[in-house]
Amino acid sequence: MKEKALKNMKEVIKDIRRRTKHIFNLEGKTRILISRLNGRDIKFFTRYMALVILIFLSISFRMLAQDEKPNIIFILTDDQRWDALGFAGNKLIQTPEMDRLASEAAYFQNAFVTTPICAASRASILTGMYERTHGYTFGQGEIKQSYIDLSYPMLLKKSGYFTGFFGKFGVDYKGFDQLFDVGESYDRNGGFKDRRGYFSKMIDKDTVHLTRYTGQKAIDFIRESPKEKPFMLSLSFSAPHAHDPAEKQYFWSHEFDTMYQDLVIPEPLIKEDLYFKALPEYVQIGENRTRWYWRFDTPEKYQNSVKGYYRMISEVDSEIGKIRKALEENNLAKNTVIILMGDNGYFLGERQLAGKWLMYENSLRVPLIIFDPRNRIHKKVEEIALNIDVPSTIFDFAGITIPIAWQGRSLAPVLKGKNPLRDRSEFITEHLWEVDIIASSEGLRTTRWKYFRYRNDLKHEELYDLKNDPQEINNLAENQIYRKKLVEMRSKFDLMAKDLESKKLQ
Ligand SMILES: [Ca+2]
Repeated sequence: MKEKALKNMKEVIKDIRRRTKHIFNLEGKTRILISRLNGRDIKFFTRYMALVILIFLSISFRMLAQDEKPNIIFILTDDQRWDALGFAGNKLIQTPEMDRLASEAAYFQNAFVTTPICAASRASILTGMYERTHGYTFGQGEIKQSYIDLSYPMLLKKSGYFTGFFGKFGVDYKGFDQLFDVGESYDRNGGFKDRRGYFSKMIDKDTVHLTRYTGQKAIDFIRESPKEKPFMLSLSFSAPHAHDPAEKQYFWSHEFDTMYQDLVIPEPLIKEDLYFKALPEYVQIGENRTRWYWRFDTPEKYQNSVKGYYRMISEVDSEIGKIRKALEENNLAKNTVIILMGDNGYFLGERQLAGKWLMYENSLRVPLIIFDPRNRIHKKVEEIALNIDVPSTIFDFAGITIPIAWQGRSLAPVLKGKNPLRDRSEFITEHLWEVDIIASSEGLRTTRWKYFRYRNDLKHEELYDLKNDPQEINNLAENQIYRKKLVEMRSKFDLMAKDLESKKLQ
């Protein structure tokens, strides 16, 4: 190929020389003999000069573009499990915008959270640290200032980016207003035990669904952000989180009412009694079961709940479409990176459970898409990506030094065809909140194996070979054949947990 290109180039140069030998007087002082040019020569000369100028301009613009920092939008959904996404192979859910984004992006098919609960997962995304280190979850008061000082919004604001946040911040911190240039922290309105939980915000004089409200906030931000600075916008949709106190649980805007209405949602996998009975008693009577009664304990309730959950995701999807349109209209689409992730997974009736919190794949796996319009690729990444990778990825795109204290890695090189995850073979996963209704648990997940245990009942351990048992139904912890693997996983977990514990800040 190279020889052929070189040959072609030589031919072109020869041709230029031949055609221009009487245009330039090469023997004496170089000058153009205008009088001797004929029409064909002028056409030819103009065409080549135009080409040279075009190449020059294209190189210059490219150099400029490389210097220009991208805008970044990080979209976090609440409780969207990894397969509640068309691109993940779900044939029922309608997520055309997320699918379109994924089709030109890096799609991480093995993305996980290091802690499957809203508060702790969000704190991990903010700080780039495992829960074991930052120590923040529900019921513990405010997150410590030392972690906020190292959080991505705090450092990004000092770096020249114009920053914004709209939606569920989900971490208790009084100084929210100082963390972003513009922002509003809100979630479902707990004061209402019905649909008003999701319909308490207004645009002009209309009460709208929170998803519409957050979408509009994003569009306004895009229109109004100062043109001389790059921006970083964090959007945290409350959807598709159920409005827990309401009988109907899931709420969406009127225009999504008929979506999925004629569909029959297939029954959940491993819904049989034996899988439920295999759980420790404290899980059988815990919050995962309580919420199963709220959402899935009759076939009718199951159909309504899953369709409601899907409608809420489809509504977020349609707002993503509007946001991308706003980027186009404001001439920002070509330089705006979009990251989409879920904050934790979700049980939709598997094991006769609902909610998240447990160490099963249902809780841990989330959707993750990274779209960079400057490097449109179609890449499915198999390696393990984590929620704690998000801030490092944002900083890498922004060209800012990544703090040493952060425990994730940048996923941005994937967009340039590199593989920064090749040597990541495992991660710790944990839910450290000590609360009566949810059993605290911790474990280690490798590319093939998973080990976990309940922290107040250390003798109960579970070990799964995910390659041969992706549903996690054959617990090998008591099987002598796997004794060595169990000890190896347990020791590795203990070592990694101790290391993360030692990294706590004051
Ligand atoms: Ca959540």
